Amino acid sequence: MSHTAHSAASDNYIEALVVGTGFAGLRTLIELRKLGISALSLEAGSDVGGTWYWNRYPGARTDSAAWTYALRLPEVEAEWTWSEKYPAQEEVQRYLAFVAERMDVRRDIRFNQLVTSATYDEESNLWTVTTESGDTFTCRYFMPALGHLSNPSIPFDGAENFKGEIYLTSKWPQEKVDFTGKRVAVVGTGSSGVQVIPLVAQEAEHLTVFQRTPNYIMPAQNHALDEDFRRELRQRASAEWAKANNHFFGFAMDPAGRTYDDVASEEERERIFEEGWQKGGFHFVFETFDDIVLDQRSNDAASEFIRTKIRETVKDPATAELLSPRDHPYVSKRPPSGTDYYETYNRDNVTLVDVKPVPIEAFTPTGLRTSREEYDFDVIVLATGFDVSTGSYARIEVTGRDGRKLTDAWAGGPETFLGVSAPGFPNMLMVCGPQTPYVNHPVAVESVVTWLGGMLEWLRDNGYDRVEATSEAAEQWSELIEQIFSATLLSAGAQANSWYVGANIEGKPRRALFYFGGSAGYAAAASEVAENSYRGFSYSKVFGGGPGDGTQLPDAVAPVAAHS
Ligand code: NA7
Repeated sequence: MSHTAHSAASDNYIEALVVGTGFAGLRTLIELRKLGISALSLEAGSDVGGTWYWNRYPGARTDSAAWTYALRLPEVEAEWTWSEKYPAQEEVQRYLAFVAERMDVRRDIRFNQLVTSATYDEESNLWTVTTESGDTFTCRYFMPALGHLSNPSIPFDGAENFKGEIYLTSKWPQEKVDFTGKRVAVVGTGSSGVQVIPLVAQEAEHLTVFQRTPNYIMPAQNHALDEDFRRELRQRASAEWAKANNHFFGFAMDPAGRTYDDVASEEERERIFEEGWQKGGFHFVFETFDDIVLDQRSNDAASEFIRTKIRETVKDPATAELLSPRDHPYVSKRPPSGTDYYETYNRDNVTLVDVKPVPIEAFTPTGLRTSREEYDFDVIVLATGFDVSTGSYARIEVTGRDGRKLTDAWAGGPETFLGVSAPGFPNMLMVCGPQTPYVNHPVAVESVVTWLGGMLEWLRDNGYDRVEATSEAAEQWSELIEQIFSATLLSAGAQANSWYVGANIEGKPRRALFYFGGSAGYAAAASEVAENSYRGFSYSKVFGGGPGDGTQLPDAVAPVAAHS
């Protein structure tokens, strides 16, 4: 197949095609605009936001402080004000819409376009991307920015049999759902369940919570931000970002500066944990002891402190015991933050059902059936999580060189270099794909997008138009990820269905889906690659020219000169 310069000008050719307009997709459009690379994003929703568009269930809010759960854009920072420390879904979605307006990238977005396939053609060095509505686009660079939590998991069958209402937290309707006077079930006690449960309990006639694995749930301690705080925050914005970039998990927090062994007295440890608990959320893990995810004793102490809090809060001892995690270390599953979560179980209209020993088998016409009994409901809310990270990619039929499917390439788990490129899929540049850092998400986005921007600039300066991770680099990166992961206590979460390793999805390979070497560790590894002429990538001149230099499409195929 031969393409002409004429086809470059056809309506649906774009140099870089982004998929998604969450934090990653929007930040990518902004970067590409800066670099003078023509770009378009296809978005399945009717507005920007990604996760923050879809997950509009009552109680949905961030677990990260607003000012660093944001993009590092001075223009936006100067004009935007956050109302709360942990803003609600509506505010985050509105913020992302503001980003799109202020940075003038809304015109680069096509809404209501669910991407269904993307296919690479070696000869033309182009990707063809199709959408559910039947539209087709061609591009040089295919840049999926799909998010890690975008493919919902519905783990049991028969939804079509149920006569009542079913809602997924991850696909919540725009209209308010009224639970008043209804018998409601919530399945799932991860972050989404923990946020929605207390609010449903306030409205429902009766709420039954189905729990498979109890979590360690921190009190969020959310609060409004006043003008004095915001003014002060604007002055130290750079310092906050520097802290976040240096923090292992991307939060603007200083290390605690002590480990378990530094504190000999039990009382003093309790005092430190209590202080962390009062600050709430991730302050508890990151500002108490620095070795909670590394030293079993430190983790045991933190876990026991939380269990004590549960016992103190929940009046019924049997319910308190069911809510107390014992089968996995604290943080080895993503710990939720909640508001009045444990207190909710003291309400007369709330029942907790442990489905670990008696799994939910299916929906029935009137409710749910576990292996032991049937329950009747008017409304069922599924907060049952996601096929994380690789699952976002599995929703698109991605075909690389020689007809190889991405799902086949990743059948044993993801294989990427730096989480941005997979061997066999040239010019597919993933914006925070599998194996990127597991940190406060916008921090990872900033790091990955600016790095990708640097690479695209470098390709242009050197006249390359094809780039791809080598198999060796991807293998080494995957090995490094496993090594880091297994050196921490996080790996123990696999036994309790942790989605860090795909253990929440039946049949999914158990492999760490993220790089757990920290924000700074990732930035250093990525910089080292860039400084060494993108070591670990092969790049070539297929038709000469590079991104944004105007030499877009081939008249004839030129020989490929591979470098690595
Ligand atoms: P999560 O954290 O994956 O939580 C899903 C919950 O659903 C979790 O409690 C699961 O139990 C439960 N679940 C899943 N399948 C079943 C079945 N078959 N029966 C009963 N319970 C089930 O997803 P969230 O949406 O809450 O949070 C995702 C992320 O969003 C969060 O971490 C933040 O980053 C924001 P399990 O623990 O697997 O036993």
